[in-house]
Amino acid sequence: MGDFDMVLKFWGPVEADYSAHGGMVLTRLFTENPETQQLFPKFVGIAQSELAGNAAVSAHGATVLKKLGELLKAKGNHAAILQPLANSHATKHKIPIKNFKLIAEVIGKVMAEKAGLDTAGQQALRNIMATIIADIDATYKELGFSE
Ligand code: CUP
Repeated sequence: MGDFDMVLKFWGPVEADYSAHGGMVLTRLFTENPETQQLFPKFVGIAQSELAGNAAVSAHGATVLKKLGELLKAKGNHAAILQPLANSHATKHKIPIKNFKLIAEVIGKVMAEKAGLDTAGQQALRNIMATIIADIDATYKELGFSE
């Protein structure tokens, strides 16, 4: 089985509740890497204790996981999906590439705990995210946004 199917096998629980899982992903990202919370103006000032119950945090978490779902289902044929995303994250949101690595790690942990993503699935997700991040980075470099 290819990497995409090894992760998609565990996507059901995530897809069944994007907001809950997305909220967990961002809450954990912001708790473990507090500097990442400062990247998004709308999240600055939310206390750590309020993250888990915050509707805006869950809503953006749902957006992130929906986007990842689209990317997984595209099975590598993702240029048309990734290009606008890389563009907006470089020029509008100004999200340094390092943060994609951090969120990728957190998604792996949350999927292991909440969706049963097994060891092989975790490795498959790492491989996929490495490719996605390399593609985003290539666009970042074209745009001259390398930090
Ligand atoms: O869209 C969006 O919002 C993005 C999504 C994704 C993820 C991963 C990969 C690819 C894509 N985002 Cu938001 C991102 C990010 C965040 O939120 C945070 C941090 C980092 C990154």
